[in-house]
Amino acid sequence: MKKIALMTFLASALALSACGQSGDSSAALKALDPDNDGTIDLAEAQAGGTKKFAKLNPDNDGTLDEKELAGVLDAAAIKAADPDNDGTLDTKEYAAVIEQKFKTANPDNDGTIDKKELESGAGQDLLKLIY
Ligand SMILES: [Ca+2]
Ligand SMILES: [Ca+2]
Ligand SMILES: [Ca+2]
Ligand SMILES: [Ca+2]
Repeated sequence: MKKIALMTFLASALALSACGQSGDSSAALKALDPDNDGTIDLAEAQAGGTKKFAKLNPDNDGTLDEKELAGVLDAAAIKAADPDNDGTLDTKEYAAVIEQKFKTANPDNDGTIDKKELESGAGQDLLKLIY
């Protein structure tokens, strides 16, 4: 009886870890990688960003304000990404942030984000903007 309980515990622990960060990254990578080469290039990241922008912008006013960006970028990051200083990010400003984060998340500078890079801190920051 005890052994069965332990097995059940192990099985659920395994299931839990499978649903963890790497599971999320796999799903994200799959969704963001239409050419299916296992990596995200900048065009794929920007395509994801366009979709995410629309999702974050239910009022459809062409810009993201601080409220719409909650959980994606903090106030300091928004300020840094907002050169015209109007307190919101338009699609161009948003695309520039993606490009910048893409570079940070791609330390080997090969033009693509692989799964390992996506799972790094910088990769997760990028993922928030594009998925
Ligand atoms: Ca790809
Ligand atoms: Ca808006
Ligand atoms: Ca702006
Ligand atoms: Ca890379």
